[in-house]
Amino acid sequence: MKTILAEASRVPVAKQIEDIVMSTPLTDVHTHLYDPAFKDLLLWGIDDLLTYHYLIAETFRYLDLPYETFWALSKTQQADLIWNSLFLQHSPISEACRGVLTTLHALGLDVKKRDLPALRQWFAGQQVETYVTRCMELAGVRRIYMTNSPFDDLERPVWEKGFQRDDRFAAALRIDPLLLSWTEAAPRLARWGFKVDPLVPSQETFDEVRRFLTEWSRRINARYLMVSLSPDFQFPAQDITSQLLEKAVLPHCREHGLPLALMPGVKRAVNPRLKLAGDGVGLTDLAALQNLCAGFPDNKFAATVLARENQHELCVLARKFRNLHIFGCWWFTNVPFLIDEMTRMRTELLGLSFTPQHSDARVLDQLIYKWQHSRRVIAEVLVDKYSALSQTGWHVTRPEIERDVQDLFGGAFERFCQCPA
Ligand code: FIX
Ligand code: ZN
Repeated sequence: MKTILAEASRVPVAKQIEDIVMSTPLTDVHTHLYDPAFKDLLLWGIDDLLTYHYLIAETFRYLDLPYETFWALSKTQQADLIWNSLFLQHSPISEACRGVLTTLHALGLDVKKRDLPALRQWFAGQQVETYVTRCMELAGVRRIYMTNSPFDDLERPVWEKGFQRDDRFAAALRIDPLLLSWTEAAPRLARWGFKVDPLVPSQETFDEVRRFLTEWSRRINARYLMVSLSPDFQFPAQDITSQLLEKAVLPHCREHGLPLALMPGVKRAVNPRLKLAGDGVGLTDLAALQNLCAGFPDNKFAATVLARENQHELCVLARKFRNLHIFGCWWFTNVPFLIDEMTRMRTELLGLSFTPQHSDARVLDQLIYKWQHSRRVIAEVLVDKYSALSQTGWHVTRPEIERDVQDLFGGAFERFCQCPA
């Protein structure tokens, strides 16, 4: 009887909720995409879709080819190999493989023909300017946050020269090299005219790092700063990362009202022969994040954590600290099974005060599948949650559902970025 009632109350709202979740325009709060002014740095098209590092990692499960032989191939040859091993020799059921097909299908291409040359021909006919708009429309994405690093030798000169910004692309200042590889970053800062001492950093060094951060935050109009961290990240600690955080990065963020996004849990280069595909995951001691949130209440922190086993503790931390905003199902957690689990847990513990997903797209066209797949899972979770409410006699109106979904899809994040800590 209970089940029948639950089903009956579920039906009327379900369709409405699904429609809203599938169609609400959203802000993608973390990607590796670029404003089209960066030209070749903005990846798109079938060969970039196929050579995504997620698929490279999966291909090597089936190949006995030496790593060096694979890396010596051209991008087209690598794509051929991946297509052959992941799509033709086995069925493409992994999330990343399915994603390629979802994208092609949404673009109106016939995947059942399995015709890679024809797909290449179609993509060769696209113009990037209109194609960006097409992908964003199909994904329902209205704003894309980039990942912008002054330490990237291809990206930096574009910023230095200046260009007409596309206002659909917002900037986030990525500072991994500064915080995690100080001995290499400091001489570069020195070459760029900042008076830093790599060996014995004094107050002057920290002030100069702040000057560097201010210059770049202004140049790119950064909406937040960002760093990924290894699972053994500790704060406070007797190391340069801790000092730089406390004496340069956090004061800079406070001065300019910018959040610092932390992404702990990545073990870089677990298998270096896989290059970008060779990173792994580990459990983080979230005491570091707790110490940051508690010790710096005037700073705002955003966080996404890589290990599944850290997700519950992260939710509890967000309940304790309003200066912490959690976002996304990052990388290895960006699979429907875990998006479902994490989104349920987050809504149950945090209501609507979090951002359930970001795409982490590295290739423009991936926006289509990453968002289509995530929207479906988020819709299912919300149908359950609103249905449970309706069983109590509480009815949500359509404008209320729209408001809630807008918050989940970037509204709450943008407010967090703008509000004082
Ligand atoms: O550090 C990051 O921002 C990660 O998202 C990337 O480095 C990673 O390679 C990736 O693409 C994950 O989705
Ligand atoms: Zn990323």
